[in-house]
Amino acid sequence: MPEIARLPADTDAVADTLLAEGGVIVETLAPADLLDRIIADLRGPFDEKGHRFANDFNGYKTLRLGAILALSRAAADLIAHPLVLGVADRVLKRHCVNYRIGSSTAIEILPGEKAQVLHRDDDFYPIRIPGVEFQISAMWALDDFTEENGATRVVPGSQDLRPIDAIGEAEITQAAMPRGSVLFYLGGTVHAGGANRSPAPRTGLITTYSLGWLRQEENMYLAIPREVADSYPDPIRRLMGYQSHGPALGVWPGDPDGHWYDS
Ligand SMILES: O=C(O)CCC(=O)C(=O)O
Ligand SMILES: [Fe+2]
Repeated sequence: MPEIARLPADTDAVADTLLAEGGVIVETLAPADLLDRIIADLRGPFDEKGHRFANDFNGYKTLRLGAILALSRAAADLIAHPLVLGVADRVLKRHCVNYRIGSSTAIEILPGEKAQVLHRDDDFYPIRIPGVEFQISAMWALDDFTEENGATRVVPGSQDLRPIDAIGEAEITQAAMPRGSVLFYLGGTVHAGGANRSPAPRTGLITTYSLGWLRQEENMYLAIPREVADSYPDPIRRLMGYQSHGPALGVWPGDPDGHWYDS
């Protein structure tokens, strides 16, 4: 079975291996109390509206929530984790001036859920540009991820854009990892949620980071109420998309993008 590289929290090594192999795990990076606070924030929304995303792709025994920054301030510490942003800087800023959150989704796979269909997260963009990664994803394990409870299935190397229907079981591995670990994968890496054959749910938080000149998958400007967006510090608001792309427009005194002219 292929393996996903497991590395220490070294930005350059993670970014280089992510580009070369399509996926990287960094184990137990987030503290347990932070995970507890995020889960506490999400419990009510999961129970109230997590079922609304149910469909053939997301599954019918899976609860989901989007626009996580509207639901959990604590989640900002994972979404804007320095290692994640360091890796995104290295992988994405080769192709853009700034990047932003494409989507942020909490996923609770309930017992009895079957495996999700294999896919590439960036396939909703209808074009590809050879050599340009459109996005990366960071999946945080809010629970221990195990083969039994639905750890994300990953096909290392599949960022080579091989046809998904030609992928055999022998090419698929699972991102089993302790709670607080993070799985990085490229937009072009084939993966899927696993089947949950355990008696307990499996909860994860996936954020995608997409090139600043692409349309974000989620509409952050509507999904996150303006007063909530404004209450976050500038780096988080910029990640939501409250920034222009490049120095040509939108620069006025005090504009957070003004730093472009300072450098
Ligand atoms: O839940 C997972 O492990 C992965 C889910 C996923 O890949 C997706 O919904 O795009
Ligand atoms: Fe996915």
